[in-house]
Amino acid sequence: MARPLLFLQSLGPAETACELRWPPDIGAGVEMGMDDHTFRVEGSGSSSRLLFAPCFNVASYFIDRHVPQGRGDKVAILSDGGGSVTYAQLAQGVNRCGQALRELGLGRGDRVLMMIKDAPEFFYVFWGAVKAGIVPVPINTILRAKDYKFMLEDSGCGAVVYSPEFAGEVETALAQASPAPPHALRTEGQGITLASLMAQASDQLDLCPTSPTEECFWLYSSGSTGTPKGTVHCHRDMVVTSQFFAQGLLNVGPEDVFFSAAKLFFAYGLGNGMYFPLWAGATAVLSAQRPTPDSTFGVIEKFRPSLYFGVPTLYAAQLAALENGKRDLSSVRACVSAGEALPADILRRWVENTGLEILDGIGSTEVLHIFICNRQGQALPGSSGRMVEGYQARVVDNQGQDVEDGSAGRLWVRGDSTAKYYWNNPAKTASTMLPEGWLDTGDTYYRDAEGFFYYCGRNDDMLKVGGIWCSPFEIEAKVIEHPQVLEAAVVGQSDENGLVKPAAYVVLKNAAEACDGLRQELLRLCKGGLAPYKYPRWITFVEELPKTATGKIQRFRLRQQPQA
Ligand code: 3UK
Repeated sequence: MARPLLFLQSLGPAETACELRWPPDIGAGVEMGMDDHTFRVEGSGSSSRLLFAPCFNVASYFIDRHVPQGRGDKVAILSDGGGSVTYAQLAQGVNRCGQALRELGLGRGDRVLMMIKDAPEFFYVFWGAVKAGIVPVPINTILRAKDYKFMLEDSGCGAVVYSPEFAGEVETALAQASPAPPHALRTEGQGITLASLMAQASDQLDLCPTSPTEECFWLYSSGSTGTPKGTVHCHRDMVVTSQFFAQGLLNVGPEDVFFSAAKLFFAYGLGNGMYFPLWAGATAVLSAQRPTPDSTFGVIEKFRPSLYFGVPTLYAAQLAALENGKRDLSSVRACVSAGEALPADILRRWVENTGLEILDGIGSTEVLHIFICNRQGQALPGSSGRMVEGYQARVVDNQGQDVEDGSAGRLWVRGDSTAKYYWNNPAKTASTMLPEGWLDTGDTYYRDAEGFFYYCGRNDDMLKVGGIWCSPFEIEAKVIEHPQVLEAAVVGQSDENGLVKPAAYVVLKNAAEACDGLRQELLRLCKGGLAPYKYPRWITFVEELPKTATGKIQRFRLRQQPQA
């Protein structure tokens, strides 16, 4: 029998006036009378939603349920460093780690920063904290000391746990941070480490009685400009993305083996490589190596995953490698791409070379995972696909009015996994997290009559050329069609009249082939295949493109380059 719904208005100790609007009333509901730590799906299609018990700690579903369900001996994690972890061992490691953090003095709502490589201890710290009501903050492991110093100070964390591999930058930051966090621990090595504390800690841990909209974990968003923003997610959010994207769209099951080239510290990798497999009672393959074509193909051949998650730059590099020699991808049933738009040509060539589609989907740190995506058997080159169940989107003009299908506008999205607020940043919270639950993605998109969405660029990357909007991405996609091109980035630069025109920066598969003849060929390709005003007025061959740590092209850096 349906019970009356109550929506959580404001729960959790950290909520302040600016956060009270969030979560909005369309947020995932709470149903009184449900057993603690349970949830259920109600409705179907775009109106389906999840209802949660008022007392809900997400570690119950993702960690604690597996042993009672008879999955104790099943392998949860396979590491390329060797070794495997069963579901029973995982639950024990989580308990010991949560206890160790509690014994350090951390309590409900306190943050623990994690600079941890893709390995089982990432799971222990993340879930040990969540289960204890402590808030884990996975951090990009290839940042520099000055970035870490900012995050240490901004988060006001109670502890930092890091892999010895990253000690150089992390310890430099710790020495400079003011105030320094009370505790800093290496995961392993000499002296007191996470491993030594875990060895002494109890393997029993109570589940902290959190609520579904209480702070669960943060991720620092990897903006290509400005300082990173602590994006606060709550306990229900991983359930929502797992239900609607992993289950609903990828149809994940216990027999799946997941491998994500995108690392766990990235919202994309966190789902792909950690909580989707735990959702399905499946197996996660972890690699601590830098993702190169060779290392990723090596992992795929050795561990035979059924699901592979990459990013466009890596797919492009993998294709270049595949064109020089076959690799075995026979275990893979689906490939997913996100992080930036997948050029149509990469998808076509991947299908040609492997017989597999790549499902391109757009996600964000704020939404937590993918909310618009292509479906298996229907991947449309050049499109991000259609709405994922459980999410809604609008394409609007600068006044917030819906634009017609086929016209570009700002993409707004709504769904129950969106972040509650940005830590310490009410202005950015207010400009991104809008009334009625809408979230401004910062992207320009258009939607066609069939409901497919097409990426046009970040709002601030769009160019006006001769007064007409021009998507840098469309020009890049054209340049990439040339067989000698590996990657390209297009930005607006001023011509001799001070008018903005597209400039292309091109990375060749073989840098030695750069010459004027090739420049002319690329120009012909663009003039032939694009609206006349869109061809790049300058083509510069470069060794590599400036990128963020998560692989997004930093167009603002290219814009700063003087044009000859
Ligand atoms: C861009 C895309 C076109 C877009 C992410 C999957 O990338 C993720 O999160 P971030 O916060 O960046 C979000 C922004 O990246 N973007 C992502 N995917 C696509 N643009 N096509 C795509 N397929 O600008 C978006 O606003 O780093 C991706 C899952 C979780 C994620 N956090």
